[in-house]
Amino acid sequence: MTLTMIRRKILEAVLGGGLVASTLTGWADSASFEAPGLDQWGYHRLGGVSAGSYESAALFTKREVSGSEEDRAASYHVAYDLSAQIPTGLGATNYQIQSARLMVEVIEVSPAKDSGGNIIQEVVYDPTYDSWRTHLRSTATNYATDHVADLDAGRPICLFGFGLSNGFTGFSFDDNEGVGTTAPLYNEFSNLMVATTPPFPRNAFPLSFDTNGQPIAVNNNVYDRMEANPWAVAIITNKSPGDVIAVGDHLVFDLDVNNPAIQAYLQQALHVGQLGLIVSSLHHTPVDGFLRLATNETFDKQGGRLDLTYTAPPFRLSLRLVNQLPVLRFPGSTNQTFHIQHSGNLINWETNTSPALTYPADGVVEWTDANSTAAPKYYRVIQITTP
Ligand SMILES: [Ca+2]
Ligand SMILES: [Ca+2]
Repeated sequence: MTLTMIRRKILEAVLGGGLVASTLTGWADSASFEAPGLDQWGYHRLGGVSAGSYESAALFTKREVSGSEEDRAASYHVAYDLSAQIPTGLGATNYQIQSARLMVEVIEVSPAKDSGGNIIQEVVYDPTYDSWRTHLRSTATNYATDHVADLDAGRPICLFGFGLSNGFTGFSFDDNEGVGTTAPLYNEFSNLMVATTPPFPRNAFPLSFDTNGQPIAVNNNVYDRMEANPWAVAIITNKSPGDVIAVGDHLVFDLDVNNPAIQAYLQQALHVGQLGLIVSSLHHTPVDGFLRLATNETFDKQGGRLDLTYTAPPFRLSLRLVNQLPVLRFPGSTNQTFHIQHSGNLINWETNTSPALTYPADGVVEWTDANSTAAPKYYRVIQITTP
């Protein structure tokens, strides 16, 4: 193997008259993804056909009381391959996410118009969540008892997790249309739902958590009469609440990383190396107008940008004796490459080629020195990464 780059983590432990293990604290790091590896306009009327190649992603609801449409009929789906920048597989709870920000660009704004084409409602900026009760139409069952007025102008744009069901368990970032669209890996040409008729059984759905931290599907949260509990509500930094949204505005979503359930979702994402998110709003087009967002397929644009800051587990090398043989232990996973080296003088280092590393637990790597002698011996572990 060619060692093209030796990463920052070189650790040493010393075995002599006693056992000494060196310790480093966890490291803080950041990662930025300019565009998603998977981006899909999730519109249930499309099913999934061509959904990954749409040149914009409109956000709206069209549901009428009949149930002929879903509440979150049209959303923007993104997923990121984190593994190129973040060491994965170290055990979900060993990561701590300090911040997670998604940023998407508005490329079209469509005000609500009357039949004569006159604007009756501009699309205005609402940076706070609106209860499901504000979305009830006057013909809804129990409208009079359940409805409350929307007291702030406009409708918020919300961010959720990327829920998967029907055998889908992860993402594929292959963006060739028609390739690899079936379970278990969801890609941008996978079908959003099993059928395009009510009740629209979903393969992918906006995921949230209830107040007990239990996962809930919120694609029909008005119909289901429950709050959606978004993970973030879009902020537009150059706008004040009630301002008209313009083409070129950026929607900034800062995920609520202090919510334990959202933190756990992000931890699991770093562990498996994939993060999926869904942008959704309940803009009822004839009343509120609606927006279109940039996707990777938009000319001269790209889909959502993701910025993460996190701490990965402390790279701690420990040493213990098992059956009189030194056993080294450190955090890592099967998809990482490590070289175990030893030295008698801390100057000349030799790489051990056997035995193989073992993985006794999630995120834990061990190596046993089968050739130990009475002479003092120093060890170090080098993580090998290729640029
Ligand atoms: Ca609001
Ligand atoms: Ca509002």
